[in-house]
Amino acid sequence: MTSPTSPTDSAFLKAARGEPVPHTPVWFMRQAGRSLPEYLRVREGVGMLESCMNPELVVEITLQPVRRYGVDAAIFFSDIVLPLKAVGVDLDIKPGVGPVVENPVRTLADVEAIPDLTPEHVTFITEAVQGLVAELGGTPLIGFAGAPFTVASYLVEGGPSKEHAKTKAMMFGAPDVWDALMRKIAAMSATYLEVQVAAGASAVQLFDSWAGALTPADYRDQVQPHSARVLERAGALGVPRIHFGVGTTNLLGLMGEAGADVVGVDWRTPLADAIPLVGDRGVQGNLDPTLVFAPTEVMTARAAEVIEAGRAAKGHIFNLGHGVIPSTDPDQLKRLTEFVQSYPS
Ligand code: 1CP
Repeated sequence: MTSPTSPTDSAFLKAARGEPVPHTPVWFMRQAGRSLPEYLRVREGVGMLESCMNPELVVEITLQPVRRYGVDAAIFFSDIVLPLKAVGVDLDIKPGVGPVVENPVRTLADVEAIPDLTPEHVTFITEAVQGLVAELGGTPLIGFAGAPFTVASYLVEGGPSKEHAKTKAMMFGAPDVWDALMRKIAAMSATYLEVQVAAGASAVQLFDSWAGALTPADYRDQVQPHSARVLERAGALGVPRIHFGVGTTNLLGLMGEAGADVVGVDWRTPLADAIPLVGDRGVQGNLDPTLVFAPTEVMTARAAEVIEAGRAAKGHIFNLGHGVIPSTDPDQLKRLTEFVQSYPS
């Protein structure tokens, strides 16, 4: 495969803009970190947050999957809670657990105590993105941020949660606190995206991983307007915006209307069903992440079905339906990448 000389001409950005592509572009959520032996080596003895704040390490970890797989886009190595850490929220990312917040947010005073993010809080991000863009050449870099609901869940629960019960209790029972919290996070996520694009990121993805916990009406009334503000500010930067969540079959239309150019679809919804729901937008997805554990020919046959279904969309970016599972065999992801890139477009 020949690499494009500028991200603008890449298959990834063409698909995101709904233009004809030389091949279906492919990248993987959670491609950076977790499953690669070279990642585990450079992370030895270095905490997750510490790695995210070290531009040299960020550049190296972001490049690792690009080198190994030849994917069509890089995803910035960071985390959705980094902006919170940068403004001084007392949190850690614990191995095998995820983000843990020392003093969960419960009251209006708690929300008001969180400073607004400014570019000066995250100069290490600017430095890392600039370094990356210089190294990546024609491969586009995807910047990202957490959507207000998903970030709120970590702040209110104090850590990972299945039910998001305290978060939704605040949403149902304390609308003023909820509104203030969502506005605070929306502004923070938008600034975080602006910093990444100003430093050279070619596209952005807004992760609302846990939005699938909401009914369509609650999503529309209590969450969508806040995500829409983030996407609107990102839209002003002129880069494509991808909006992704898990278990969002009932929300795909609303997530598109929030202001996305491309809607990420998890593996539970066939693309053929998702495409009419997202309207005149591209789709990203959506091979079941466990299929990489199946025999290669089973995996590639299912990947072919995903690509065929994607033809009906305005544009299609191939991905897994959620992140790479840490025990994934990197050789199998390499075979999947080559299969997608060599499949007739
Ligand atoms: O020590 C380690 O290696 C920690 C593992 C790890 C990594 C590599 C975490 C902890 N975050 C990350 C990086 C990360 N997080 C990236 C980098 C690039 C890539 O995807 O390759 C990105 C985009 C994220 C985004 C993120 N963090 C999301 C949204 C995407 C998704 O996966 O749904 C979420 C929900 C988080 C929170 C988080 N951070 C880490 C974990 C284990 C979790 C999830 C915890 C939970 O179950 O709630």
